[in-house]
Amino acid sequence: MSDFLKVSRDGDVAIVIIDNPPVNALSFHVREPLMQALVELRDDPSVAAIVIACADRTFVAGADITEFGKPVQQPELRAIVATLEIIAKPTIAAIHGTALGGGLELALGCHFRVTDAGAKLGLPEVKLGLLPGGGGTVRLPRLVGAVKALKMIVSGAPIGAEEAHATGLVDAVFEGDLTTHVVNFAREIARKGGPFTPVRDRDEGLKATDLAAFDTEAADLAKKARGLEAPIACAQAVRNAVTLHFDEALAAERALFVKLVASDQSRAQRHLFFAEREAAKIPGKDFIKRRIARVGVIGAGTMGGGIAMAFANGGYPVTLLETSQEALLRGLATIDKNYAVSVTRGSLTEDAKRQRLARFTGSTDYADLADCDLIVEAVFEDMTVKKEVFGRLEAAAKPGAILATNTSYLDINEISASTSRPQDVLGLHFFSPANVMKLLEIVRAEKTAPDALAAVVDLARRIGKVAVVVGVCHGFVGNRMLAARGAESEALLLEGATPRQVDQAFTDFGWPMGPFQMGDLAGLDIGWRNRKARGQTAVIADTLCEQGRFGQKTGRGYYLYEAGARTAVPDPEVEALIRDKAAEKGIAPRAVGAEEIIERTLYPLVNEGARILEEGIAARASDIDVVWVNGYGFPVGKGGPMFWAGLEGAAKIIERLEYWHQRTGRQVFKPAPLLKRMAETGSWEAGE
Ligand code: T1G
Repeated sequence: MSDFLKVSRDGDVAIVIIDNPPVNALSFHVREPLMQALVELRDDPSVAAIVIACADRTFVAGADITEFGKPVQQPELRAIVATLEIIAKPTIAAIHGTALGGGLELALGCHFRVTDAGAKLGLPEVKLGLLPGGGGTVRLPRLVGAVKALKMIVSGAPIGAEEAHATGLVDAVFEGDLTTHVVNFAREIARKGGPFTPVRDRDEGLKATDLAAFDTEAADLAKKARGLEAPIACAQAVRNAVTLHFDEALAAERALFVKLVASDQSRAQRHLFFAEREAAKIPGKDFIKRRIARVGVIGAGTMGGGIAMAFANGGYPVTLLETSQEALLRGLATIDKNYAVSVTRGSLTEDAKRQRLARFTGSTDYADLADCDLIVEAVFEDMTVKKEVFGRLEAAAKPGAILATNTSYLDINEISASTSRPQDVLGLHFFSPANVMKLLEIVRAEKTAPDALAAVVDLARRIGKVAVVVGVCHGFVGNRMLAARGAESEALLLEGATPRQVDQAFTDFGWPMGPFQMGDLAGLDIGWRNRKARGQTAVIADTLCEQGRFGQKTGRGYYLYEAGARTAVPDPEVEALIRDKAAEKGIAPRAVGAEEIIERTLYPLVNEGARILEEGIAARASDIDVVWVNGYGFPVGKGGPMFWAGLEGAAKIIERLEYWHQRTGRQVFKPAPLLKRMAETGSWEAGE
C-alpha cells in the first residue's frame, strides 16, 4: 500500500496497519492510502472482516496537528469515517497505547472497538482550543451517553480500557497479544453475521438524555472556561447530538471546528503543544544521559516535602534528609497528611498511598545519601547555608551523582564554584506546591556537564513535569519577569488603582487570579524576605508585612480572609494605607483603567522576556511561554507572554512602552532591542 500503511491478511480477515511514527497521526500521507485500502477491502469478496490497527507504541493519537492552519488535503478524516461506517462487513478497531482525537473518531467509525488492558481513549481537542472535528461530538454520546461524553470532551481527559468497556465505548478488553485476539474476535463476529449497526444509528441511549441535568452539567463546566471558546463549543456540539438529527449535528460540529481552528486561542494552544515538546530538547549533539535510579532530598519543609513527593509519585525511591529526627518526623507527617487528603478527595487510592510512602527513607545522616544518583537541596534560601550544605554534599555524594539546588533566586554559579565538582551542579527550581505544579526550571550553571543536564530533563518528563532549561541570572526566567510585573503592580496602587481593580483586569484577561490575590495565596513574607536580602523595597507590600499581613496564612494581606476561607474580601484599611503612602510620596490618586493596568504590567513582562532572550538565559521565546503558562498561570488561550506579544502587536507594545518610559523614566519600560527587531520581523527568531 504505502510506507505509512500496510494491509495484511489472516485468512478472510484483513488487517489495515497504520505505521506513521512517532504517534501514528492521521497525516495526509496516511489518510490517502487508508481511504484507498478501505474501499478495496470493502469491495473484496474474499474479505469477511476488516481490522484497523497501528504499528509501534500507540494507536492513532489524532489528526496531524502540524497540518492545521494549512490548506486541507482530501480525503479528510470525516470522509474516511463516513465511508468506513457504512461498510456492510464488520469493521473493528484494535486499540493499544492511546486512541486520541481523530484516532478515537476513526475507531468510532468502526462497528466494534477492542483494546489491550493498558489502552487509553479520549478526545483532547479542547486542549488545543478545538473540538473533535471528525464526528466525535456526535458519535461518542451515542455510545457512552450525553453527560459522560460532555465530561470527556470538555475536559479532554482520556479514560482507561476498563472504564471504556464499562461505559460501552469498547466491546472487549484483551490481555496478551492484541492482534491474535482481534482476528479471532473479527472472525467470530463475521461468522455470526450482521447486520452490523454503525454508531451513527445507535441513538436509543440519547433519547433518554435528561436535558435539564445535561444543561446543569454544561453550565458548571462553562464556569471554568475563563474566556476560552473551545469548552463552550464542545458543550454546544454534544448538546446538538442530543437535540438534532445526526447529519445536522455533524454539520454543526463542522462549522464550530472551522471557526475554532482559525482562532487565535487555538493557534496559541497549538503553539504551546509544540513549545512544551521543544523545551525538552537541549540544542547540540545527543548525550548519554547519566542514570538516575535513586533520589535524595535535603530539607523536609514545604518545598523539600513537595519535591520528595514529586519523585515518589514518579516511582523513584527517595531518601529524605533533615537536620534532626524531630524535623524529619514533622516532614514525613506532612507528606502522609498530604497523601491522606488526596485519598479523601478520591484522586488517590489507599493502596497507591501506601506504595508511595513505601518509597521514602528518612535520615539525619548525610552518609545515607551515598547511593543517590541525584540529590536536591531545599534548605533555607541563604547563600551561607547553601554553601555549607553543598560542602557536606560533595563529601557524601558518590562520583557522578548530580547535585541540585532548589534556590529560587541565588547565584548557582557561586554555589557550584564552592564545590570541587561544578560539572555535577545545576538548579532544579520547583514551584510550590512542588508535587502539584507542573513547571520545572532546570538551571544550567556555567560548568554543568551536558550529560547531567540531559539526565534531569529526561527525569522531569518521567515525573510528569514540564521542563525548561534556563541560564543563571537573578530569578532565572519566571521570577525575573515577575519582578518587572510586580514593581508596576505596586506603582498602580499608589497612583489610584485598588488591589481589586488590578486583580479584576487580570482575571478578565484570563488569569486564574491577579497579582495581589496570588501574593496573598503564596505568602507576602516570601517576597519581603527576598527584597530585604537584596536591599530592595516595596512601600505598600513591606508595610503590610511589617503589620503581620502575610496573606491567607495570617487571614489578611491585600485582602481580608475569613478564618480558613479563601475568598478575598477588599479591606478598607489597606486602601487607606495605600492612600497614606501615596500622599507621603506626593502622588495624587487618579482613575486607572483596565487597559492601562494590562499595558503597565504585561508589556514590561514581554520586554523583560526579550532581554532574557538577548542574554541567552532562555534558548527560545517559546520556552518563556512554557514557563509562564505552567508556572505562573498565564492564560493558555493567549499562548504565553511572547506569543501574546505577536497577537497584541509588537509595534503597539513598543509605542506604549516608550510612552510610559517617557512618563515614568523607569527602565522596565525601555524597549529591548530584540523587541524592536520582533516588531520589524514579526518573530523572535531574529535574536535567537
Ligand atoms: N500531530 C502531530 N504531531 C504529534 C501529534 C499529533 N497529533 N501528537 C504527537 N506529535 C508529535 C510531538 O510533537 C512529538 O514530536 C512526537 O510526536 C512525540 O510526542 C479531527 C482535531 C500521544 C500522548 O491532542 O498528547 O485529532 O517533539 O513527545 O509524551 O478531531 O503526543 O518528537 O518532534 O508528546 O509519548 C488530538 C496529542 C489532535 C494528542 C504521546 N490529539 N499528542 O505522548 O510523546 S487534534 C492530541 C499527545 C484532532 C480531530 C482533531 C502525546 C501522546 P517531536 P510526545 P509522548
